Order: sequence, then structure tokens, then C-alpha cells
Amino acid sequence: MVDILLGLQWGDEGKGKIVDVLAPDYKVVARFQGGPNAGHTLEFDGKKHVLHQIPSGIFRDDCINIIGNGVVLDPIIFKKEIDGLASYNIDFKKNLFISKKTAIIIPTHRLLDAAYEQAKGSAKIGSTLKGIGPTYSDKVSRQGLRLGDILSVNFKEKYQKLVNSHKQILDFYKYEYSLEEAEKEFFAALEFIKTFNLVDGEYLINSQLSEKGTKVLAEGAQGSLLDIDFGSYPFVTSSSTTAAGVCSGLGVAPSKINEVYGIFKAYCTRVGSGPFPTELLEETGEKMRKEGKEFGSTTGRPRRCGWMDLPALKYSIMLNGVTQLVMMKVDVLNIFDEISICTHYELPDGSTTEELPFDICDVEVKPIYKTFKGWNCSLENITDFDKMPEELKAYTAYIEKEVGVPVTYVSTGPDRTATLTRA
Ligand code: 2SA
Ligand code: MG
Repeated sequence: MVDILLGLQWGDEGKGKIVDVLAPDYKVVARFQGGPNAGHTLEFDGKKHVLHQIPSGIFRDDCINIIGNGVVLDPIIFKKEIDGLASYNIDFKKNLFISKKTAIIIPTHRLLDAAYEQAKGSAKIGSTLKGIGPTYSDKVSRQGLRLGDILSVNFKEKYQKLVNSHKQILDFYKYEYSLEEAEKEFFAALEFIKTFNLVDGEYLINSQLSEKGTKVLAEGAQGSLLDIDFGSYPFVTSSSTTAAGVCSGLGVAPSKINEVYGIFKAYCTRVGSGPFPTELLEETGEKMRKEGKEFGSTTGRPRRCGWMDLPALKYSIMLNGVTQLVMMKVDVLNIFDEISICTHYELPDGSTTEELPFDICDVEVKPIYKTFKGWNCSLENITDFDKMPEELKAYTAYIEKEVGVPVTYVSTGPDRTATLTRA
């Protein structure tokens, strides 16, 4: 069966850490969407590791990692990522497989991303500038390149045709660029990638699934509220970040899906533009950012911070069919005397709603809060779910009651070991 682990907010919920914690239970960990825009942070043995395109099961020797067809892969960043893992003695031949159907990010995709953002001016999406949107656009408009193409004799031709069309757009936008260095690096990276396992990912994963007892974990990137269909469009990423993306992004049937782990922070963050009803623009937000070290792990950008948003959480749980919740970064709230949760939104006409309005990008939705007493103590020495401070128990129980799904893990710190599991 396939279990899914995905973010219920705007990304950076701590998916990397939890995949790493759960990985021993799984024979396969697979990425099904997104690309180098993701930054999955893992901490163990006193060290911090950030992965972008490689699945977070890579540090486990007995775990097969698959980059699925739904991913957009940047070969240059891939090479850097692999080089960065040199000290771990990872057997990539044994443990890493990339689908031939994975879309390739070429250097001009990155330029297009920057040109589009520049042209948008103050309405910019706040893209990570990794070329994600243009690469998915080319895939959907049926002119993109896939990893399997690099093995074909006419790859250079296909590449050049695509680059030429990109150059026309860049000229239209009067975007200045030089391509030479990046192209050199790109082609060197392609030669490097050819030495890895490029496979028919859908056959590989299904043959794994046909083995009795094999468990696969699908690792989401970004978050449900950034989904191309259900996020606050156009301030979204370009992939299906919800559970629906797993089937098309890996080639597995819906009947194979089992548990859906939904990860959320005990508060909210968002990086990039777009609506964020509970955003705290004053001191409290600054305090959260500092305490939670809320800076983009790919771009280093400061993340916007705010209180927990229940209407948004319920929406994500509904879309994904979440069966278990994982609450992250609870320790960041240790320093707050009072903790708020948004239970409803007030719309401009004075009515209240628990639903995300279609025009959330255009109307001001005012959060209505319920306030909880903080626990105001360190959680460092707590190793047992039942020994959590009463105030934290009350906070957790309230969320569970509201959303109707149990919280089965609580993360009290960045390290692998700082994870409380409900018995
Ligand atoms: P893109 O680059 O086209 O996917 O950007 C579109 C929007 O999606 C947001 N986005 C993200 N939000 C949170 N975390 C992401 N990953 C990195 C991280 C981000 C970073 O782990 O910290 O380092 O800045 C991620 N990737 C994309 C993005 O902000 C846009 O709003
Ligand atoms: Mg991240």
C-alpha cells in the first residue's frame, strides 16, 4: 500500500523531518510533485541536512528512493545535491531511481520564471525562481523535455527547439540574459545524471507494491494551500500538491492509497505572496519568525508568520482525506503566554464563514480567534505524548475535536528524536 505524507498549509511544515522519522517503516520513499523549489530539512546526529529534489528516505540504507514522473527536475541542482551527500557513503545505484518521464528544468526555464516575475511587478507570485512554473507549462503544452529524452540521439535537437521558443519569449519581455555558462553546466550535469538509474518509475513502483507487505511512502512538497487547483490562485505553485497528485505523479492507482498523514505547524507560515488571513504583521509575528527560525530553506527568504487557521486546515484535511495528523514545531510556541486559533472568517459584509472564499485574493477576510493559555515551559525532556503539559493537551484536543482527525505525532524540536508518538 501507499501512505501519503503531505503538508496541509503553505509548505515548510516539517515534512522532511517526519519522512525521515517514518522511513524505517517503509521500503520505498517517493517524490510525486514539485522540484528544487522544495527544501526538506532533516536533523540527526547534531547535523542539519536540506534536500530539494532527492526523497528524504535517502539517509536510510535499506530504503529505495524514487523521483516520480510528476516531479520537475533540475539536473544542475541534482548534481550539486548528490555532491553535497558525498560524506554519507550512500549507494545511489541501490537506493535512488528516477522516472524517465520526469520533466527536465532547462536553464531557460529559470530565466522565464524570472522574466515573468519581473513583468508582474508588485503582483509577483514570489516564486522561488527555480523555473517550476515554466517547466510545468511546457509539460502541459506538450513541448517539454523528459529525462528519458536525454538518452535519445536527437536530444540536442529537441533541446534547441525548445530553447529557441524560450528565447523569443525572453526577447518579448526584453529580459537580458547570458546562457553560455549555464548551458555548459547543464550538459555536464546531464552526463552525470546518465550514470544514475533512469527507469520506468510506474513499473518500478507497481512491482514493489505487488510484493507482499511492501510499504511505500509518498513524500509531498510545498503544501495543500499552494496546490495549482485548490490554492489561492494565482499565488500557488504549479503542481498538484494534494493527495490527488500522488496517483498521477507516480503512476499508482487510487485503490492503493492507505494512510494520509497531514502535517501542519502549530501556527502558520507562508513564503511568497498571496492571502494569509492570520498573518501577524507586528511584534508577535517577528517573535514567531525568530523563535521558529522561519527563513526559506531554498531561498533564505523570511517567512510570513501567523496563528493557526482552522478553516484553512479543515479545507486541506477535506481535500486530502487525511487519516492522521502530525503537529509540528510546537516548541516554538513555548514562549507565548497566550496562543490564538482562528475559528472563522468575517467577510466584508459582516457575515461569518468557515469556508475559504473563492475570491480570497481580492476580499479582506478577517480572522475570528479563540484564545488558549500557553504552556510556557520547555518541552525538551518530555518523551511521552501523555506527559505533555495540560495546556498543550487542551490545544491539541481542541484541534482534534474541530477537525475530526486524531493527532498521532507531535514534534517538539528539529531533531529526529524530538518526536512524541501517541501510543
Ligand atoms: P514556485 O517556485 O513557482 O513553486 O513558487 C510559487 C509559490 O509557491 C511557494 N513555494 C514554497 N513555499 C514554501 N516553501 C517552499 N520551499 C522552500 C522552503 C522555499 C524557500 O522549503 O523554504 O526556500 O523560499 C516553496 N516552494 C514554492 C512560493 O513561495 C510561491 O509563493
Ligand atoms: Mg521547506
